[in-house]
Amino acid sequence: MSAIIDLRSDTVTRPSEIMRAAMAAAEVGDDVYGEDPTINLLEKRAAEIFGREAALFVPTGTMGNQIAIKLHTQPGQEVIAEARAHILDWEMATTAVFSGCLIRAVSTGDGILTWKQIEPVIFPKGGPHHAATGLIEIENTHNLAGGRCSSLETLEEIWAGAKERALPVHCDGARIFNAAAALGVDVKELTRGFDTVMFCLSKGLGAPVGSMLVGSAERMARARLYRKALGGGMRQAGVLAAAGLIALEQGPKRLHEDHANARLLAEALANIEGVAIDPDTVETNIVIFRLTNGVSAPELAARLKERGVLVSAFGPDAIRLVTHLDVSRGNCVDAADALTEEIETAVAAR
Ligand code: TLP
Repeated sequence: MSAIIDLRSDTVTRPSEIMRAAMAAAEVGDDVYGEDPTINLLEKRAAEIFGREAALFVPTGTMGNQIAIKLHTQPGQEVIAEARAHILDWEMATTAVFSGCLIRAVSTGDGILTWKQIEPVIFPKGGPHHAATGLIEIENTHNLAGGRCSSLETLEEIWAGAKERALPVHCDGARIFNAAAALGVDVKELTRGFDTVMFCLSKGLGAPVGSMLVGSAERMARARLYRKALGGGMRQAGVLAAAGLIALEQGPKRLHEDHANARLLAEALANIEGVAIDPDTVETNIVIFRLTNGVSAPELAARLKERGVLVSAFGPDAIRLVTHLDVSRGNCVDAADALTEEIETAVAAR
């Protein structure tokens, strides 16, 4: 392991020796013909774990989300999502480009959309003034809200309301296994009312590349065509799926360690003057804190980098830290010490 403590994202994990060995030995075929046995096995396992008919291996979470939006909507419709959703802030306006839809952003304090907030912004089909709602999208865990989880009760209300209004619901479950671990609910149960679910193998689960979309056989057959249209037909990608299978089977088991490490960081940060964070809101592996004494987040990130601690500056005064399998508890203690020293020095210098 390098001396760098990389807390920028859980996307930065490197494949383990076991994954590399499995990748080297993977049986492969041309997946555009449906002939890659390792991808076929990964799709079968993902479908089983989520209790669905079918699954599709996609190169990225972004592609999985955008294929799902295309599956559920018609051009000229709206997609309801939380105001800081990944599909809105980080997916290059692809919902507009590929599906021809607008996102109806709903602001929430804590990132958790409820049916009460969704219902008033649903516009029916055939109305004279408004674009009709085509889809509701829920991000669980919610990245920019600091890894907060939507509870099963909150989701059940949304599923019931959406069903009554005949609206599909998609889950951006990039980190759904983190939500399941934090809530103590099986992923199958936590996602059972969604029409489609995207989840990432390449985040906390530890695969180098890849995400999955799960849903009905009919939808996944159409999704396969959209994946091809977007340039995601990856041919002998069984080498990637081999790592994905290990991530899927083994990755979920250790996520509670990442959550405990995130909590450790949050508790250390809460003791620093000039930092705004409530450790009780840190439910999973993401810690977002604000600098309240005029210390610049990009400058702090640059100083930490010189000490071998990598963090993400989000805007002028916010920093994100993400724990994952390549940062140990000891690394997090060291990172907390570096953060404390650097913030205290910066505050004293003002
Ligand atoms: N998130 C990345 C960045 O894009 C911000 C990160 O470092 O957290 N949904 C959610 C909730 C995500 O957090 C991400 C990636 C995606 C979708 C997209 O996944 P990829 O990066 O595989 O396209």
